[in-house]
Amino acid sequence: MSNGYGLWLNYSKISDESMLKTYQNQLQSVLVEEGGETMGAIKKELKMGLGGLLGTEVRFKPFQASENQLIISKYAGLPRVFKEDINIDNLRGEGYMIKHVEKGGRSYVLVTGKEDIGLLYGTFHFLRMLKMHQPLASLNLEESPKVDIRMLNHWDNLDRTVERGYAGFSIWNWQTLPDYIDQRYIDYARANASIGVNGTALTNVNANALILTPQYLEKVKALAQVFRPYGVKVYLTARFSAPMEIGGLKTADPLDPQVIQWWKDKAAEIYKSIPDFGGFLVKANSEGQPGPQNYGRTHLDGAKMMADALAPYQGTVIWRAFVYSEHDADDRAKQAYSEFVPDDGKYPDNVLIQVKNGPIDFQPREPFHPMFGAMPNTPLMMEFQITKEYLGFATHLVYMPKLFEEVLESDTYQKGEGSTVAKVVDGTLSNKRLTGMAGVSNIGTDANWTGHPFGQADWYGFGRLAWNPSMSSEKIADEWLRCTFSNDKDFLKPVKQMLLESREAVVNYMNPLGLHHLFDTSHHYGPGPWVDNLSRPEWNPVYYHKADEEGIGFDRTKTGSDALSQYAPELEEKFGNLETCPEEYLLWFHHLPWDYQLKNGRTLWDGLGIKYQEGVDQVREMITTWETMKPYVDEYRFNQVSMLLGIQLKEAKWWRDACMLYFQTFSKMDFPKEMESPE
Ligand code: GCW
Repeated sequence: MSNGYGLWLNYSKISDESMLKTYQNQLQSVLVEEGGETMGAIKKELKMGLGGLLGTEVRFKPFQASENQLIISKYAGLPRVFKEDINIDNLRGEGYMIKHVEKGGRSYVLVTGKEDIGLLYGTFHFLRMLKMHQPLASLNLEESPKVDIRMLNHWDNLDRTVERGYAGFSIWNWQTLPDYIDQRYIDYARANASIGVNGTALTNVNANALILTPQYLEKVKALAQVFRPYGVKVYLTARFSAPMEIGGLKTADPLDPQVIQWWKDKAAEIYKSIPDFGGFLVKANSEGQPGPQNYGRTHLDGAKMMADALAPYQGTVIWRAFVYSEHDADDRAKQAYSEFVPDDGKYPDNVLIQVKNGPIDFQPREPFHPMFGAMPNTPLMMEFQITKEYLGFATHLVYMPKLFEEVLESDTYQKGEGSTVAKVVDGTLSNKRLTGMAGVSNIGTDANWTGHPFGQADWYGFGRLAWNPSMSSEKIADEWLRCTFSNDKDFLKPVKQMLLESREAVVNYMNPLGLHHLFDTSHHYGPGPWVDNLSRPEWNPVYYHKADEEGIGFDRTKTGSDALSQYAPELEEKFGNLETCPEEYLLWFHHLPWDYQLKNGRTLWDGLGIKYQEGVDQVREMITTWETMKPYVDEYRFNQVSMLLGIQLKEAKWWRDACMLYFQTFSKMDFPKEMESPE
């Protein structure tokens, strides 16, 4: 039985006999440079990984002139005979090179780089290649991360509940830490290192100040020690009012000298026990969280104060831009931009502004956030949500890298055509000094970590895209499927197809044609387009779809909220003009009559019904595909996925029926003939 705990790192023996023989012959022994704990982690991984894949005990040896060898060493420590074959000048610190070299009739695979962590990343890459049955003979590759900070954000509370977590409880067991080190912490670090994730914010952005008390910091230190060999730095969420809650001060005003000193002392205390502490992640003045505006100060004032406290230790402040307030509620989509963009260029060097991928909130589809590209002099960090708050939790199969890719490929036009979000994030568009990408984790105590067995692909894909934001979601799917399930092409082709289409399916059956936030109150699981009684207008779905007898959609052009003017002129023009606005964003930017004619000649009303139906049909196809995959998947996971797809189908119909029946009370039109009758 495989319960999926091993993730994409399960190292069972390679079943293809000839492949196995070839590898065994090419990898007769292994040289790992002597060194510190990261080198130790490499050895451990090889024992387990290479040993498992080849079905033999790994023989660690010094350089052998008469054996085919795998050699893992920084450039400086390579056996002299190889130095002329290698040039690592172009590698970044965390980068690596994997190269096959023939010497004296023997074959060597060299994994080399500048730093130990690069070697660890290279080792994981190498093991992945074996798992994917790649030939070693002509290997010659170089890899460096394109983004500096590649981190997970855990929305984990200290009581082990997880905000928007659907895979059990928090994996951080605060009660038994620091003395008890759960094997999961180590496997978590391994999994992250295998995809290049190098940071983790352990706690919820809706923060509890207690995490900054000595009692908890001791536990954080223990986790940092486990993660250190794997290159994963720990960050904490800093509650803005902590100086009052745990520091006994009367205020948290960022300009108050005592408050300033309190944060400086806190930073000193943290760095004393965790010298490589990453820094603070802050949600301030958003959804009721305290922040500098409570004292008439700005985000900039708050961020500066924390940045000053962390600067002596090279720590970073990650300040979130997810803000909206009830006082300026004509269009929530506009607010972050108006609060942050005017201060472009004023933030200290160790501050990153973390921006959600879209201007509302992790919807199944949103246009990219207009802040990307609009703050050329401030490092902006991408925030994706790996956990599927608005995409069916861990119940629906939705391959998230497809969504991430769509956002990263979007063109901001801020420096002319080709100014993609990916280039904003990796810093190439404006020569950013510091870059980052964060993913809100979907990890919990479930046996398989992520609840839905396919949720692992979202964690995996996030890491791969943070390493290289230009990577294709298709390549990621290919890697993940091969490493997790099978290299058989009769499995790979249809299941890859299923993954790649799953994102469009959820858009179709939940929020087609640019509709958004039709979710039922607070849990955000099923449909609730009719909800209109919440205390803040922008929490009600009716605020977003604005359906009435005349039509449906949110006018964000000049005749409406004018949110479109926050985009580059080229996009304002493109999205603002009905001729050129892509239909997938139609009702995001426009309010249109029910009988508005779509590009295919059908009415908007018919078009909606057809899309909802298409979503349901796509889930049916997923089920048909999966049913034929039994030979390639263990029974346990096969059954899990089958049952979950069954629920997904039921709920796709629920969405279709609920939304169409509700909207029909305004349109008063018959359902299109393509649509099945509501159940
Ligand atoms: O997506 C919304 C969620 C909140 C979350 C908030 C945020 C952590 O519904 O649960 O709070 O965004 O990102 O801060």
